[in-house]
Parts: sequence; C-alpha cells; structure tokens
Amino acid sequence: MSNITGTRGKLILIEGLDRTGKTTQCNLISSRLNYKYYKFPNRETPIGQIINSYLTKQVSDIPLSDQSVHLLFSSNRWEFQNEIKTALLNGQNIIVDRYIYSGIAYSVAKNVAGMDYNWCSACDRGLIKPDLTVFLINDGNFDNHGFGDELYEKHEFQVKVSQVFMDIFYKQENKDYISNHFKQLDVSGMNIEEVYSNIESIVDSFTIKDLNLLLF
Ligand code: 2DT
Repeated sequence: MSNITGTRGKLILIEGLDRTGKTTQCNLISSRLNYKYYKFPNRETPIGQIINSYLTKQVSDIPLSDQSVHLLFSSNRWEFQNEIKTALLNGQNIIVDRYIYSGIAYSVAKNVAGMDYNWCSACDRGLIKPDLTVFLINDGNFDNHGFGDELYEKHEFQVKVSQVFMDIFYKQENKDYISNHFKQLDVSGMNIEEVYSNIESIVDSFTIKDLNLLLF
C-alpha cells in the first residue's frame, strides 16, 4: 500500500464555517507545499452542477428533497475516491477543502426528521478518512454582512452548523480521531499569512503513523 520509497501521501482536510478562509488557505498550501487540491462540492461534474443549481437557488425541473441533496453531496465525494486513492498511494500529498464533516453538519443543521448523524454519515462510510483535519473557527461574530447569497449563507443557519460541527467532533465515537488526527484553529483577528503559518506548522509537524489509508 505504498510507493517505491515506502511512503504514501498525507490527506489533510480543512473544515470550517463559511468565511473562515478555507479556500484561500488550501490554495496557498497547494501552491507553496505542492499539495494536490480538491474542493467539495466539486461543481464541475454533472452531479456537481445539480448541487450548484441547488446552492445558487436556480429554478430546476428536478425536485430535490433534503435527503437527495445530501446524497448528491456524498456522491460527489465518491466520484473522486479512486483518483484520491491513487494519488495518495503514489506519494502525493492532498489538501481537501470541505468533506464529510461539512456534509454531515450542514444536513443535520437543517433539522429534518430522520436526518440525524447516523443517517447522514451512512452514505460516506468507506470513504478515505483524512489523516488530519484542521478545523477553522472564528469568534462567531459573523453576521449576514459579508456572506454571499447562496442558500446556506445566513447567520442563523451558520450558528446551527457551527453547533453541529462541535457535536460531531466531540462525539464519543470520534474521540480517538480527535486526539490523534484533529486540530482546531481559532483564526479570529489573524491575517491570511498568520493563518497560513499556523496551518503550515500544524501540517509540517504531522506525520502519518499508519501506512494504510484510514477509512470512515
Ligand atoms: P462552498 O461555499 O465551500 O463551495 O460550499 N455543503 C458542502 C453541504 O451542505 N454538504 C457537503 O457535503 C459539502 C461538501 C457547505 C458550498 C456549501 O455546501 C455546503 C456550503
């Protein structure tokens, strides 16, 4: 399960609320540290295009229930699994901008009957799990000012999502992951370079202990 030098690439995930600078940081890590960059949702594939019309509130002929939207997001991750796996096994480091945790947090925050943590995580079971998740938080003083006008970019909803993120990370069953594969970083008041240098040192100092890929 490794390339010729006996190593495999690391899979690093940057998660967080809207407007915490995830995409900017992922771009920097990708260009400065030579990480391959994946962003979810990937809006380019046919599945991603449906997700994009949903998020941008375009009128669609396809009736989308909250359950189908959730499954589309998951399916969009599955579309890239083989590619990600091959790259990692070839020794390529990868940085991912949103992944399973956003999938669960945004869907659970909708408060739809039956769409609890177990239901929402089931379709992601078997996906490659990040070796390290860096969770960016800010001081929570976000208001509607500065959000775009996509579906989820509303203050009240972001507060709920933030709560669900915390519930997920601090769930008993995720305890081992949190102690060994998780870092929370409060970016309040930091500029882009300050956030970058924090993330860079977290990423640099993290070494994978297991040559096998972790799976959800
Ligand atoms: P961006 O603004 O980062 O493009 O995200 N989302 C994301 C979900 O609801 N489920 C998912 O599985 C993922 C990956 C978060 C667009 C929005 O899509 C939400 C914000």
